[in-house]
Amino acid sequence: MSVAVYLPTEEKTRWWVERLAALMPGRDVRSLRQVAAPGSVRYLVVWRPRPGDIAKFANLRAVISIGAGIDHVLADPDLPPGLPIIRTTGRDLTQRMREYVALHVLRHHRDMPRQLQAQRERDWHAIVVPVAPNRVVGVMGLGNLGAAAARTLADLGFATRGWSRRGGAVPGVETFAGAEEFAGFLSGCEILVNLLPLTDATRGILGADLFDRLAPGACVVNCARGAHLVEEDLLAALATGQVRQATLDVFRQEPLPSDDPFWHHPAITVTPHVAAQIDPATGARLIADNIETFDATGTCDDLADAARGY
Ligand code: NDP
Ligand code: OXD
Repeated sequence: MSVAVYLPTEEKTRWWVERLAALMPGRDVRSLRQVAAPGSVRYLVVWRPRPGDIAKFANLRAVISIGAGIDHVLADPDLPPGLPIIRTTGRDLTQRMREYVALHVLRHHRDMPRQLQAQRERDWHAIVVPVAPNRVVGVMGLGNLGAAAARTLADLGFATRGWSRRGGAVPGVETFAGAEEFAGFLSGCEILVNLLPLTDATRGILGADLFDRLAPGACVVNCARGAHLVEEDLLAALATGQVRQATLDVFRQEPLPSDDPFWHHPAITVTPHVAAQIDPATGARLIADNIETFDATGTCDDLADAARGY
């Protein structure tokens, strides 16, 4: 059984090949670019594979996403139907996302951009904000990452809401389910965090209609996927003040092109898709364990539902 690895750069690919080979002695682990016998490859470990790459391997048992999202695998039009897709999750990823969400929600809550502007102007200007229990924050997506982020915000004292397809209980969080409860979830929401997977149902969800339903002057944190956001609608909502500030970690095109207006927009904070990167050492361990478990049993906890899209 052999394992092939593909990341967009050969340097990163080599790094993962070395780590996985060390953790799976007896398995032939190599870069997809160096596979001589495609028929021997049973597992493909990928981040943003090129269209057509996966279909070259006729005897694959599963594709492993180096990440929680599987949209980059499903984007391949030649993906063989029914091929199992395993995602990579884990405590480190959740911990990092909790940190990122807490940081940016608190920043918007305390209006740090305006406070920093006051400092630049040597203006002793005290910005008075409501206490957290009087601040409504909403988290879209209550999976591994969204539920943990929502719990963290609730622990900080925010009036926290969460929205997902099926709803369900998250301690300290008021939950909303499905399309019928979406308007109620958004109404009065002052800081909105997006942690949905990218699917046909969620593409473009951060658009004009959603922005209009938030509290006036709301802030938006998108740490899921760039294609959730309708970029022109965000710029328009920032221009009217309906949205006051946005933090964007993900973009339609990554890296964000150097001439993109987001880079220098005064109300937008750009981070380079770093909200929750897989920790390299523990990530390789998780992937190796998932491959061994799947190989032995035909399933594993991180098996995604490819038909559903996440
Ligand atoms: P999960 O698959 O664990 O959870 C997805 C959640 O979204 C579930 O609560 C699901 O609801 C909900 N959902 C899916 N579709 C809909 C819909 N149409 N309407 C309402 N709710 C919906 O995902 P994770 O929490 O692990 O990750 C979420 C996303 O975060 C990833 O897909 C990835 O894109 C992004 N990500 C970004 C990172 C970064 O660094 N910026 C790092 C890691 C991930 P239900 O369970 O009821 O179906
Ligand atoms: C992921 C990501 O999906 O890093 O894990 O975006």
